[in-house]
Amino acid sequence: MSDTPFNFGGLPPELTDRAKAKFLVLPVPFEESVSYGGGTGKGPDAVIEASRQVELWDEELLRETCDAGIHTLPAFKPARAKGEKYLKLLAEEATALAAEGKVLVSLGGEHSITPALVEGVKKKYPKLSVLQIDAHADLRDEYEGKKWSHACAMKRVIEQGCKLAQAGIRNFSKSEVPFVDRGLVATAPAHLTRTSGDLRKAIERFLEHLTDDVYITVDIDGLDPSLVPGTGTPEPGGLSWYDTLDFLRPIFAQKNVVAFDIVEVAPLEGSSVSQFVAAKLAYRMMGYRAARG
Ligand SMILES: [Mn+2]
Repeated sequence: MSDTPFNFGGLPPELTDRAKAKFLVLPVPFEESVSYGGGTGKGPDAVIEASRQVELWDEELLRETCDAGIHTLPAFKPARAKGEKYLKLLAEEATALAAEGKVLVSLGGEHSITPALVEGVKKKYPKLSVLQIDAHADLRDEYEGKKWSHACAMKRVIEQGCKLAQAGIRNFSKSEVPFVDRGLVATAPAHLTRTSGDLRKAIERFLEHLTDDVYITVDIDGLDPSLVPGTGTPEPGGLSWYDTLDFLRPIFAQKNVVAFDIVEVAPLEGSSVSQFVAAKLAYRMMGYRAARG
């Protein structure tokens, strides 16, 4: 496959033209507040590499989603910018990209990139709300002295005034409890959505809770670690591939999903399963979005 172009999907030039593309893929290799296993900085390249092996024909949607056009941007690596400075520049970049009116698909990188991306996208869609798939609530006020830590990502999002719906959650700290399932936050803990009936009820609640314009953030550890072992903090009891799709499909069908990200992919030596799952998920999510027109 060495002749395959290094872009999302390994697509030929006629399908990657920026002016015509429906999707802009932004690699965001940010890794600075990792608290356990490392490697998310290598996530975006690994997901793009794996995406070149994802079949372009979508077996569920019965179409080649790439026909809508997918343009992969250079990785976001501003010179000499670290930590909060990097995230501030990322928010500015997201503002500029969202203004193009395309669907922004960001590949992390650690979860701390999401508040910056949401901040940028929210400039174009002021009533933006957020659907989060994650093992962790990410509602801590600060972690290891950092407000911008991955463990605080969703606290920073609700501080922007966004309604938040969380699925797959199975790791809460005591300090997060006052925010879980209260105020702007609707939470569906993983152990309470194990039957299809309970999952459907959670989705109905989410559809009511979320505004029309939705940003979706998928922390890949929301999926079960048997499916995605390559992530910093693998938690047992995660969503299956089909549970994940069952959460996402109705949101894409009934809301205006304006941007999404997939974060926390930390490729393991000698295994491509984690990045392949992430790549296939990103392509399926593009498919759901393209199906809506
Ligand atoms: Mn997270």
